[in-house]
Amino acid sequence: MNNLTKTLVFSATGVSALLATSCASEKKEAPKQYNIVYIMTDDHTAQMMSCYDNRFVETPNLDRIAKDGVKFTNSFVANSLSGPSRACMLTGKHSHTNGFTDNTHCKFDGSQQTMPKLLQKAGYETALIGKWHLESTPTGFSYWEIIPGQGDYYNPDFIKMNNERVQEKGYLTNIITDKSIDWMENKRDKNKPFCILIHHKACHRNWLPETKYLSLYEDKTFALPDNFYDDYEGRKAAQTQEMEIGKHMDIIYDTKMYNKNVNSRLKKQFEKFVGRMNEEERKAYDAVYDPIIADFYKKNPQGKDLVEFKYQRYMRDYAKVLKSLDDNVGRVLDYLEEKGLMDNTLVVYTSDQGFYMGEHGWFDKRFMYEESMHTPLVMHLPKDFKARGEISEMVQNIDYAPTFVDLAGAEIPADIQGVSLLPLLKGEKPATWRKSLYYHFHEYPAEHSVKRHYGVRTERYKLIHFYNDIDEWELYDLQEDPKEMHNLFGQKGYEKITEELKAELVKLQKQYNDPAIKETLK
Ligand code: SGN
Ligand code: CA
Repeated sequence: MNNLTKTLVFSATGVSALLATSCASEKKEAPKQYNIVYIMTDDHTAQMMSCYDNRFVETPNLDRIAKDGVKFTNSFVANSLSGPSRACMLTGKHSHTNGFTDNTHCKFDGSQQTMPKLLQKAGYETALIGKWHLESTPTGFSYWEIIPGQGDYYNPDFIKMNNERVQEKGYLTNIITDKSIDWMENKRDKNKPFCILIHHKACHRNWLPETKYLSLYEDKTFALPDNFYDDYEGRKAAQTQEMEIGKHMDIIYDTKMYNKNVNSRLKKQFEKFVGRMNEEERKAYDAVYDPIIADFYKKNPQGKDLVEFKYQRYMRDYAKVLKSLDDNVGRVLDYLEEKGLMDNTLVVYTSDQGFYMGEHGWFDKRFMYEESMHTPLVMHLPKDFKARGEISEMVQNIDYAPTFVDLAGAEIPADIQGVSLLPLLKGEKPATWRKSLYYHFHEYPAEHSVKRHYGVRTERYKLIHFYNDIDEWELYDLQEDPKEMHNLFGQKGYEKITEELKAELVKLQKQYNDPAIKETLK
């Protein structure tokens, strides 16, 4: 006897029971499966995205995503570094849980549960194109093509699924987009929903622009952030970092003031990168940079003039690289529109972390301070999702995996530490949404010399503990001091909030099972 006959025979109210049964069986139908286009850049920070901050550049295509969709205003990473961020995104777990804690010693364990594998199980075609940075061979993708390590902007190598290494002609941001569109158009099984991860190298160091944008922004003078000349008073870990534009940015590699007679630590690396250009590209490059170099060595700026010269070079080159990126995100959106895919596709744009654009005098990331813990996050939503505009709940990159699995209609495994963002995308305001975030940066000793630290961020406060070869606590009131210049830890009047935040930190370290809890309880 099937369910329907059962209902008819045993029900006292036959008609209503029949209706109820048919509704129930409709509900059981396979959920609608939406496509996922996940675009992640490298080191792209919200200060350089006009829908977040329009002081510096215009990013019309990135803004397009936010305009018809949603913009997260409190979006954070769990560990502000490339490999770890990628591993958090793939697993939905914090670094100490997924095992990829830093770029220097780790190799991602590709045998573990990941979001692309869960999507495959739910019937998805999955692809990954571009930066991978996790050392092991990608798993869980029906198609992948990656750049080795950090890759090259010009005429870059790609590693294919058969492990062949092939050099492609052109500029990396364009090539990654070409390959991604080609996969969506020609390579995937069009009977299945798909998820493609488009991972750009842009805007990673050393910011080599595409030839057509070499001159862009050359007439623009970027305003200095007001804490550019920070003296790091009261913040011991900030005093020993090596990521200052003035002291640590390489005059040849970063600011591109190449001169045969001048040596610098990263000169060889610069020669290698620029050496990838063909004759025509090199000619175009020299035509723009040669006069700037000549003028620089003629004027020979010193002190503040030199530091501010470096800042302008940095901002201009970063902005040029970003321009190509913005164009290419536009190409992906155009493609999805042309093919009528927008109604059925979630498009996510984010970065592997934020970055300093001169705040505290810095470039790079790593610190739990706002500029680098924060990461841009905008989404175009499938038609059925009603949220629009700003979403201010605190979200983290460990939330992406459960969100995508949830969107695919699959069960979110209990060991995933992030939470699905779908309620927020449906326009709901869950009263039980998290009130605090956990952060843990592990890579030390290492380049840029940022001490190991972990901490908790609530809507208003941030408590950080630097540990290992240092034992320093920092407390910030983000409402009164959004630039995090005044460490309030140990100051009179802050005992109660410190205690509350410490308790919250312990709670999170227990919840996530981070062995670093012993550093807190010491
Ligand atoms: C490279 C860069 C660093 C950067 C790391 C990590 N140096 O090592 O400045 O912090 O990558 O960046 S470079 O001389 O090679 O440019 S990450 O985004 O990949 O984590
Ligand atoms: Ca990065």
